Amino acid sequence: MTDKRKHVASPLARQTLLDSDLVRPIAGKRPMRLLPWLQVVKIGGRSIMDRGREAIVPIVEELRKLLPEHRLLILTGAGIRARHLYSVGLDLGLPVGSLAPMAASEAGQNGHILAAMLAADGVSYVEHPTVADQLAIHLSATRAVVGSAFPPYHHHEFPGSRIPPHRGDTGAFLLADALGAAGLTIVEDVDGVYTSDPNADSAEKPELLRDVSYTELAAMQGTLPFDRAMVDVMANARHLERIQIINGLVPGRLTAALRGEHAGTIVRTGAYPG
Ligand code: GWN
Ligand code: ATP
Repeated sequence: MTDKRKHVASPLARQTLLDSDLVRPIAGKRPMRLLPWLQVVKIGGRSIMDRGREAIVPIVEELRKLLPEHRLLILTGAGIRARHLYSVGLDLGLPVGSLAPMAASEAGQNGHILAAMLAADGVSYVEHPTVADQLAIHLSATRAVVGSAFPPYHHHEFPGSRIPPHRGDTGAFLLADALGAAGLTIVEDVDGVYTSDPNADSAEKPELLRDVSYTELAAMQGTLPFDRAMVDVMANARHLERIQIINGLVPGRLTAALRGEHAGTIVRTGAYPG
């Protein structure tokens, strides 16, 4: 007889985790949705927050009006201060793992600004550890919280590039998918994803892509209005089948997107319906 005190019955106890055929029967199940009612909104650092009052006040007004309708995790990007930091840090030779938390702290500062603007409505900035472990209790107490969009990789940032590849958009996507959120809306200063940068000087007029898949974006050579790493992560999405990129400088677009309307560019991920 096996002594149960010493031998815990577990299908993965005796096999390598490196063989996906052996692991699949146990790990192949779809993960549960932790917060299926949550709407995640990423507010651009450069595109919205850096513009100051002119862009922040209208988006705050729109968010305030949305509070009775949705429960929100509002995440802010890093913006121009992080770009300046990259240029100084790179010139000095700082490694990517040092730059990542410095840039992340700028995303946090933008979050603190936004949360202060919504404080009277019961909205506070919550720290990364709170987002990780206590989002449910905070969103039971209030309709929305604000956090930093950056993932807290710090010195664990991937060393492939000199600029941290996982920035605010990737962080927001990872979080929304991991939580099984109802949606992710990325708020920018352009109407969506174009065939090329609409703000660049080019001979050909860029076309707005209303509905596009992550595979089409991966094949596009030029720039995108979000981190390229987000496109890579989309391939393995578990819950979020689509996200929407909208123009936050146009009043009403965020409201429409959160109501499920087509208000910008819909990007389809690799997650299968279910
Ligand atoms: O500082 O604005 O959280 O929520 O990636 O780490 O660099 O930290 O290194 O809970 O843990 O600057 O201090 O800072 O933005 O990230 O936070 O005010 O350990 O609430 O202390 O994972 O906020 O900060 O920058 O998000 O993105 O103290 Mo900030 Mo950010 Mo606050 Mo957070 Mo990082 Mo914490 Mo963290 Mo650090
Ligand atoms: P962060 O939050 O990291 O500070 P952000 O998300 O606010 O940044 P940007 O990273 O500047 O903003 O992305 C938005 C910009 O991307 C647009 O203003 C646009 O000029 C540019 N862009 C580049 N390529 C494209 C494209 N293919 N389609 C649309 N916009 C593009």
